[in-house]
Amino acid sequence: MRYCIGIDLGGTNIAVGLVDLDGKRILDKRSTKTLAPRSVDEIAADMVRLVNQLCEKQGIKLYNLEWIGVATPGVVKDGIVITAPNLGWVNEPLGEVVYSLTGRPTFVANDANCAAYAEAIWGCGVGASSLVAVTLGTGVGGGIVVGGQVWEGINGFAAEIGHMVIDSDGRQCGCGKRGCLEAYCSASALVKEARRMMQLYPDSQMWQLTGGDINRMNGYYPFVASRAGDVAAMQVVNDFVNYLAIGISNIINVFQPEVVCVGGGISGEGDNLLIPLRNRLKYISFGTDNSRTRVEIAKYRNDAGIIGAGLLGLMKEELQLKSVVELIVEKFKVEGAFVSAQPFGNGHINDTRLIKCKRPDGSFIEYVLQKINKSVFKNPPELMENYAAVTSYIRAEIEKNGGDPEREVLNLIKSQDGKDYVMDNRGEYWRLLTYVTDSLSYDKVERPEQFYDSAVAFGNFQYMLRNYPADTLHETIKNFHNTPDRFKQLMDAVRLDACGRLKEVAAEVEFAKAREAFADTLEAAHREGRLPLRVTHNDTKLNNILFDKNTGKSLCVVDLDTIMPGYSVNDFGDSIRFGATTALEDEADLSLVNFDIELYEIYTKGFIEGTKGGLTDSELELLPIGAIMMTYEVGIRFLADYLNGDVYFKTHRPGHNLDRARNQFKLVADMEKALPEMQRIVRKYANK
Ligand code: GN1
Ligand code: MG
Repeated sequence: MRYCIGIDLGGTNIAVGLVDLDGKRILDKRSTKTLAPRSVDEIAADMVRLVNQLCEKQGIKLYNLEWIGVATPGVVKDGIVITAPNLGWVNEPLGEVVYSLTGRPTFVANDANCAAYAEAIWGCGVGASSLVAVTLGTGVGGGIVVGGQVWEGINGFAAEIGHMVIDSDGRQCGCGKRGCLEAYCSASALVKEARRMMQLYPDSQMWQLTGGDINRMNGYYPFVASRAGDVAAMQVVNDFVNYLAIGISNIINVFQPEVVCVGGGISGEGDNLLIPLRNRLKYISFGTDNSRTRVEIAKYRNDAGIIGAGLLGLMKEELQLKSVVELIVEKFKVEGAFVSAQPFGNGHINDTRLIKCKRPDGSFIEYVLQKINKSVFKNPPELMENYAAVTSYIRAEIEKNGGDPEREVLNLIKSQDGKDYVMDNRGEYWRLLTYVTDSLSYDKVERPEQFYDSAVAFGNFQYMLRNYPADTLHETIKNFHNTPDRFKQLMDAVRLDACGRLKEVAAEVEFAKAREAFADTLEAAHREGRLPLRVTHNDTKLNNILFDKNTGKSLCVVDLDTIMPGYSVNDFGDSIRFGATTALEDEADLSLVNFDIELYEIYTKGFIEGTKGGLTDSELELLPIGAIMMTYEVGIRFLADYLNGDVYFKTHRPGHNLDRARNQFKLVADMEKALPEMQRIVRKYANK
């Protein structure tokens, strides 16, 4: 479990929260009065007192906190509060003081930026590449988050959205200028405008709401009266929305962010504000209908500061990660100097990046860097031993057959100390591979020949390894394709129901259970001597083959982590489940997901050719069962992972694993119906 502290330092209160980084929530919080103006030492001492109380109550040691984040009003740079009028501070080293009292890494940032960051990372901007937050409170604040980083600007006070001028001769703003957005769209401006209208309209319902006392006007009553049809209030609200739309359309036109998030007290109006705002924006901001910025209401109101401050450490981690990657790359014998790293490929397990280096002569060279997923592969050194041995074996085979060993097999780059991998100081394992130039991979079959090629390649891969000494291979994942064992794991997940998701998946669980006996088919065949163990790839998805960009031909089999003794029919089957279908593996609309018997036939032909007569009669006979088995097995794996809280496969949206499971089960049902035809096709190409 990872915990950190988020502190929201305000002009009135200091709120301290213990944040559960894995559970994505505030576990507990406490607050005390700020009593400004006070010295930074006094305020920091109060903060730390609350931190200690929280830790004690939750049984967490101070030194187990990942970090402490503080959101403060004012301008901040490198942990120093440069100026904060609300606190009466100038150049106060808040970060250092908190650090010296706690010994935990401490980060400090502006409160509006923290709130924006909270929304971008855990709030209404989850998954978005960019977000601009507009906070409608006493003033109008803002924050800009791009690519997971807050944009603070050269002085540290970017995103002063409230002081964007929307009318040069307009209302006087507190900052001294005229026509700032804040003079129109802050809660104070709204109240002021409502009072002005009350005086013009003695019959307005706003008088009743305030009990006849104009001083009791707040940011809420104009909306209430406007909904009841009060003309004066409707005008106040309309003007408010119009001005807000002008401000936001300026933001959209400048940034085209993925999300604009509207927060602060007034955002409590929810749809009453959002719907008219969106309507208005349609007319005044650029963008085509399918690429519009999403305008949303903030998820966090009172907790935004605590959460955003708590998440500051993630932002630093991300920054550090970049330098970690660079440091790692330098530990390998690369040509040239590190230039950049980008996420790469669509694998569900390891963390893969494309690395670009620059040679002294100015030319570039690319590599593929992978961080091995340690919770999936328990023993990375053993895995890498397999990897190195198998790739050099294949390399020799390719050379023998006159192929191109630079492009037809993955090549490991040695570390500076001559190893096949590098372990970093956090105990993570990394490997670096040459990048196969002019290559690409596919998540879906685009042309039938492509699928045929991949079949020959995977068949041939098995053929090349036919004499490989299987007993020298480590088992990188125990019982990897042992379907009855996978079934048991699903039943464990069902019993545990760790996330309370079982109720949503009753039908899928029934589907899996109905095939419990079937799950043992291949294991039984093996026990009876009808299905031999061979050295197999075990993860033969189409996207685990590289194709030549220029010729379109298959080049190289990748993703070699699961090369282990296994069944030939599973390698066949895994390709079928992924490729012989009309949709992607995670298509959620099942009406688009159909088993494609023509693609099945094409693959069957290619695979049988690729294995060059190496399959026994009973293996050939079991090929179609392999297809159903692999589809069923990965379906139950996705389902179990959904129940377990998405801890194994990478997911990119809520319910992703469930979509995948349903998709695979739909294919199982299709294949079960097509089984006689699938068998006939195998016989046709096996000449039996
Ligand atoms: C995983 O790493 P990747 O995305 O190629 C998984 C396979 C599954 C597949 C489902 C080590 O493969 O077993 O079939 O996702 N690999 C591992 O798409 O679990
Ligand atoms: Mg892969």
